Amino acid sequence: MYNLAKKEYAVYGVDTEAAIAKLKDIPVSIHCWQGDDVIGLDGSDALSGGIQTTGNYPGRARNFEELKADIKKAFSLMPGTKRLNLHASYAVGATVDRDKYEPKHFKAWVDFAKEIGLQGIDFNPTMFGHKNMKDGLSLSSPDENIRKFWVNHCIACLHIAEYFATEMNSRCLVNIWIPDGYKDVPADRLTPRLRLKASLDEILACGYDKSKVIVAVESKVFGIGVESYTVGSNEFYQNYAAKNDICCLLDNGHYHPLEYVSDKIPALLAFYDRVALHVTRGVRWDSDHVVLFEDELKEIAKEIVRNDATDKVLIGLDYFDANINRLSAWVTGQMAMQKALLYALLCNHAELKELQDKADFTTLMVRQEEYKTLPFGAVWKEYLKRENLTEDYLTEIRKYEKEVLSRR
Ligand code: RNT
Ligand code: ZN
Repeated sequence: MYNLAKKEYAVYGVDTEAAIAKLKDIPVSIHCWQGDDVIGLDGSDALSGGIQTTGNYPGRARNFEELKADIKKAFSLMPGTKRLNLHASYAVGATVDRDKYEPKHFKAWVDFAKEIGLQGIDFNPTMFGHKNMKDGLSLSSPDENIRKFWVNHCIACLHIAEYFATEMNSRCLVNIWIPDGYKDVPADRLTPRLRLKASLDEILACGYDKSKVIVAVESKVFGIGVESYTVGSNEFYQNYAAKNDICCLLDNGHYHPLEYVSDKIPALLAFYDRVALHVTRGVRWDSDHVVLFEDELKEIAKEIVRNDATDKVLIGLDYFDANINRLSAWVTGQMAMQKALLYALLCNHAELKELQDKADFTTLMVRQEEYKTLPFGAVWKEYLKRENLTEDYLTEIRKYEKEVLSRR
């Protein structure tokens, strides 16, 4: 099957071997928070801040040991180069508050990441599931003690990120997302944004090592209970990032449903060296459904591949479903991302771009349709085989469910 597919793609000028070799090396940062419904390990028992998990499928990881075991199992079923994306709320054994977190609270994660052979660790300050999310505000709070607490938390996170980068010998992306906003029509849309701006300035002035840490800001249009106003909006963060030489993170659940992140990637690549992504699947709203091999995901992957931006676009996953087996959710989403990248790699983009420039839109349309029925599946299977995996990850997960998850 693979040999036939190889020949068929060759007719289009596509080298399947080169595609497979390239795919193996594109890192995907996998979120730890799919394993425990975003609860964390530092004392929170419920999610807050406009994000929501639904469902109570049995077997959720309830502690560090269980989460590690689940990550180890799930990651072993995923192909490609993997990074671990941690939230600060996953500190291990911390007896201090989040503003005082130190590298030592994350050493166990570093040991684990090395043990299972990950490329690196990425990091996120956690401004939700905490008592200091006061009146729904963190870095934009008018309460100076609250605002400072979260500034200090972010600074602590930058230093922990330096530690991750040093230990893993791989740059660490620190993504700042805050839930701040208002449910109903605000009286002042500017001042909270000025406070957020001041907070970010203070955080970036802490003197972190830019050769080791990449800072990104993640905008959002709205959240549950924060429907009318989001302090960290798209325009706010894009301008802040451009002026302060940091990175934008685009979460494809964070825009109006008729806006496409696939189109925003090349817009930002015209100005930025790097663009970070949270790949998710928003069903009608920012619902964070498991990522599937769908059209918009394919378009996102195409923009990364055809613009030669696999080193510039930092791919991270961000979804959580508590309604199905959590390991299966993890693997299905990661594999969907990999499939989309392979699909994008199996295309003669130079030819298509030339057709566009020659204004031969007729051939362009026909050619793009032809690609859709080429034997993609045979190449995907071959890739999995070479990664010592198969498409059947579910049998293994069901076994783990029976032997481990069902006993929790
Ligand atoms: C929320 C953002 C944010 C979170 C994670 C847990 O809407 O997408 O990235 O999902 O940080
Ligand atoms: Zn996100």
